[in-house]
Amino acid sequence: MDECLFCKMVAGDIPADVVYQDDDVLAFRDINPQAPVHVLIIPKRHISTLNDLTPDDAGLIGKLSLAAAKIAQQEGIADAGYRTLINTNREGGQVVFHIHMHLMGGRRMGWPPG
Ligand code: D5M
Repeated sequence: MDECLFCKMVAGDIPADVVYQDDDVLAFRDINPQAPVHVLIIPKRHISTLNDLTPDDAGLIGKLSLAAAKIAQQEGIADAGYRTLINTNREGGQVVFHIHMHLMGGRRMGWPPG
């Protein structure tokens, strides 16, 4: 996807503060952090929203969660706790249309989220 911001970050055309990557997944610090630790975890392959997943993507989506747990360890927030979430479409708060899992921690999270 030529115009996708996160695809450009995967390609290295836009800088990213990368904290983790493997063949399928890239994770980088959110430019507008909402917590002391705020990382976005994305599939390297373009998928716009959770609604666009197919059964073939099940493993890939699982890898986002596995990466989140690994990064939480790396960032020292695993034991205290953290939040992962995926916003979908307008009312879900999605602004960038390339699936991304938010990983937030380093402070106590409120519930329900706004
Ligand atoms: O979250 C989209 C998130 O993407 C939002 O928290 C800001 C973040 N963002 C936008 N541009 C950048 C760059 N260039 N680097 C890092 N983070 C970025 P959503 O769930 O779509 O509302």
